[in-house]
Parts: sequence; C-alpha cells; structure tokens
Amino acid sequence: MASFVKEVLGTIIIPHSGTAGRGSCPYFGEQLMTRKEYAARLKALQRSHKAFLAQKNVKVRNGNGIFTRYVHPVVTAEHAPLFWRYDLDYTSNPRLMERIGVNAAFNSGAIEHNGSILLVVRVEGTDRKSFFAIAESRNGIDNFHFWDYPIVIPETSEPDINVYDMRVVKHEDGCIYGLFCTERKDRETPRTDTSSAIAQCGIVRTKDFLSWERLPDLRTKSPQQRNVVLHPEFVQGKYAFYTRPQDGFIEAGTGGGIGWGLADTMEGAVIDSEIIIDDRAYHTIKEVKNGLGPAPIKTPKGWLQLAHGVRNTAAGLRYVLYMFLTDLKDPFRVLAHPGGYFLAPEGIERVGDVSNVTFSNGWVAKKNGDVFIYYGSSDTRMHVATTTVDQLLDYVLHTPEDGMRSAANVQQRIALIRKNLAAGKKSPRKR
Ligand code: M1P
Repeated sequence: MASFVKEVLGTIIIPHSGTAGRGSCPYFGEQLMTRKEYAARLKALQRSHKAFLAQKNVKVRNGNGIFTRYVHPVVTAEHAPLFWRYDLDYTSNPRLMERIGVNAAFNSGAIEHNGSILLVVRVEGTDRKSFFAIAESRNGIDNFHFWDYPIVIPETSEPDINVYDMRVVKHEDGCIYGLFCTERKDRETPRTDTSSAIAQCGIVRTKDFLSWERLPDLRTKSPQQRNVVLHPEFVQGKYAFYTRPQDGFIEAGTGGGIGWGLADTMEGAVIDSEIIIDDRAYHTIKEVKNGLGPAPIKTPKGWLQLAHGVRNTAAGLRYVLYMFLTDLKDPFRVLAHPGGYFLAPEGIERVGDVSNVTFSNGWVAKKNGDVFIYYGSSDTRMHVATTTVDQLLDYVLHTPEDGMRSAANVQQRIALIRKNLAAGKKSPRKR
C-alpha cells in the first residue's frame, strides 16, 4: 500500500481523455482525476479510515448494574479495509470508486487468543453473501482491525450458498471448532419459489485461525438446523450439541426450542436423538422462536447460557437476548431461568437491515472473571457489553422467573415495592 501511494504521488500527470471517441475510451470524454488528485483523494480516504479505526470507545454511564454498554459499535461495515472495497489502481479505477461494497458486519463468534480478542465476524457484501473474517483488538472494546484476508471456508460436495453466524469453541479435545449456518436453496419447492432455503450446521476446525479444515455437516433428524452450538466439554464421553430444530426455514412448526443431543465424533457428527431443553412459550419474549447464542461459560454454580428469543409484533419480529443457568454435570438440565429479557435493542441498535434485533453468538470470559458480551444489532453492526461472572450469576439466580401471567408477575413487583418501602429505600419524592 505504502509503495502504491508513493507511486501515485509521483509527478506523472495522465492527460484526461476529453478528446477520445466513445469507441476508443471507456470514460466517454469525461475529465478524470489526475494521478496527483487521485493520490490526494486516496490519502484523505486512508487518513479518515485510520482515524475512524483508532476511535476510543466510551462506557455508557448509569447502566442497569447487570452489564455496561458502550457508546460506539465495535465493528461495522466501515471497519472493512479500503483494500477490500476499492480497486486501488489508477489505471483500472481512475475515479477511485468502491468496486465491491460491504453492507454489514455483525453476528460474530468471539474468542481470546494470544492475549487478544478475535471476533469471527459475519461480513455481508452488498451482494447479500456473507463470509467470515477475523477482526482483532487487544482490549476487546475498541480498535478492532480486520486481518488482511477473509477466512476461506472449504466446501463440502454440496456447495454452500450462504454461510453465517459462527460459534467458535475451544473444546477439551484440544481443537478450536467453528459451527456455522450453511444455507442452500430448497430444491423440493417449485421453480417459482426463489426464496425457500434449507439451513444446516456446517463445521470447521482450526488451530491458528488462518487455515480451516471443513468437516462434514452435522446430521440430525430435523429438516432445518440453525444456531447449533458445541458444548466445550465431553458429556457422557461424547460431543454435546445445543441445536434448534425447525420444520421450516423461518417457521418453527412442530420444531423449535433449544435442543440437546450427543454425537460420537466430530468427523461425521450424527445426533440420533434430540431433546428440547428450553422451549418457546406463549406470551413470552421467546414466543415465536429461540436459539442458543455462544457456547456456555463454566462457573462454580453451573453453565451460564446466553440465548436469543423472538416474538412477533405489528412492526415485525423482535429479537432480544435472555439468559439461563444449567447444571454442571448435566448441562441440559436448567437450574435457573430469569424472566424477561437480559438485553434488548436500544437507540441505534434498533435500526438496521433487519430492525429491532439483538443477536449474540460470541462472548469471552477472562481469567479475572470479566465477561465481554459481543452482540449484533439489527443485522448491521457489532457491539460489546461488559460485565463479570459474579454479576451474571447474581442476575440468573436472583431475577424472578416469569410467572407466565400478568397477575403473577405484578405480585412479584408488589413484593419488591413492599420490601423497598418497608426498608425506607424509596426515592425522596413525596406522594
Ligand atoms: O434476522 C435476524 C436473525 O435471524 C436468524 O436468526 P434465527 O435463526 O433465530 O431466526 C439468523 O439469520 C440471524 O443471523 C439473524 O440475525
């Protein structure tokens, strides 16, 4: 890049093609930038991109005590390097146009690696195809930079049409696995139906995040699988998976809920029997569907689980995050399930390509107990929220469960109000 800038900053001025005829010149006699102008414009672009990437993030004050939000998203389409988007050659791109645009950067897997935070970002081109790319930051809060090249995911004999939402897991077998959604056209539908798709779980593994080995897709009895997550430890001597069986690509049908199943191997993983460990339910934040987020965090009190729940509204689907705690030995057994959502779209998070969505498939628990939750908003950008294992345990163990009826839930609130008023903890404002 530096040598290129040096070259274009040289003194050669290309004469504009003002007199060239249509047949001989692709630029139809228009006055183009000179090499010098081109170099100046490129420099300005590079300068503003560098300043954008260096922007410090700032905590949002006065949060809810459960987690802290940050003012700026951590990764966006704008974070994509200029050399991913522009053809930086004066000869082939004399107008310095973006040639291959990036539409969004969201729903990222996350892992701590060599003292840095790596996000395996779902990057979506303006062509609607997603691919994976690593964005790295030392502190996990700001200054995320994409590695030079996106990840190359080898294909199986059945090519993927779209790949997205990777969960990265360091398994106790010593490998780092990436489980993602592979989407292909549903060939059973009539030719006139151009949108029906089949989603299944693709599996890759890596040691260095540079080269990735593709393993056969997970096989289950469900016609559709998204949001599949590998449990980080063996359970009953087998690989354990959280699943999300569905009848249709969008509709849960007779399926739905967060499932659980075991497989003997990762090299041709097959789940013969799936049980539902956290179902969807009427008039809750997960009425329409739900799905596990990242692989769970192990704590002395159980596995902390982060998931998304979806309900329908007159304005479309609303995706929020919720949490629950499962048993250390039997991670399919739910020990605590706070009612309501844990984190819902707020402010700019509410708007994007698919508005009113928060979705998480990556979090990092540090050795000191800090937890960095990475979440995508409205299928457009990535954010971080910070908290600790202690805060999350307090949250899951002391937030009341959903009483499932207005009358029951208002009693929970009245009990809280009574306790506070009796203890004289009310605000100084007089009634
Ligand atoms: O558009 C919202 C989300 O929709 C899907 O989630 P789910 O499988 O639960 O319906 C996914 O495509 C996800 O990437 C997306 O954010």
